[in-house]
Amino acid sequence: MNQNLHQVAEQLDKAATNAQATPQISKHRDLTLEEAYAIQSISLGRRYLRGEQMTGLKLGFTSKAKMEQMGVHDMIWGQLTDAMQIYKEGELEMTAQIHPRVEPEIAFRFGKDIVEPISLENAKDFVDGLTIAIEVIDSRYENFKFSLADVIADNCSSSGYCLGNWMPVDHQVNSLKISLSIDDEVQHSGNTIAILGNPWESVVHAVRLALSHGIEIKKGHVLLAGAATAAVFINAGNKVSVACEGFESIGFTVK
Ligand code: OOG
Ligand code: MG
Repeated sequence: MNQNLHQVAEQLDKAATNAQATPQISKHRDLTLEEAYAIQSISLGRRYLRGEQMTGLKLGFTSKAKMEQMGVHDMIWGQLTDAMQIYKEGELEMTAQIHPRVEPEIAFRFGKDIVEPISLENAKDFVDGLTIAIEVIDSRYENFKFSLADVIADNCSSSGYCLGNWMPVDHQVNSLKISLSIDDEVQHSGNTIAILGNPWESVVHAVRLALSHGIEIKKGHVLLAGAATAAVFINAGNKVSVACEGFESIGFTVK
């Protein structure tokens, strides 16, 4: 059984590094959520062995728009690494992706190592910055189709992230209009309240989930709170941008 999980982790890791889609795991074998997180952990372990550094966590399916688009119903979490960061006004290499999509997010930065659960009331004591972000998701599965367990095993489709300028923790982040544009045309617009009713809730949930899975959140780690709107496919040549009230807009080009 153990070897099996390692084989699946290798299959997903190779699909990512070769930018080649792979069949859904759950079509060929039963996969519990616990096994899916074990596969994610083994697969990320392969990246860390190659020298990548963990830079934080992401939550998925924290908004109805995302759950409806992908046909799943539960919050999930995955890991971010330094190799996934796209700099503002930078470029995303299309040949390293399979069928990437982008989505508008809010990001938080932890200001302390986290050792115990936190609450909505004291969350600001553990965070030292917040900003807007663009996440690139690139499911390693054929046709971007998956079950909840499949997507967890695939590190929640995470492929890249681009962050805005860090703002102080008392900067308003809830109930703000946010929009995603391709080539300066708005594709989706929504409101940050769509993220769990308040994006700060994502900090509380991420800490709870990380602690219960033995993941260490360190000072400086970033959290992507989950998309506020549905995601959009991108192609080479596209200019991707996200705008949100009260924040400087961010963007990058797909090469
Ligand atoms: C899974 C990742 C979901 C979000 O922000 O909800 C996610 C996917 O849609 O492929 O990142
Ligand atoms: Mg996301």
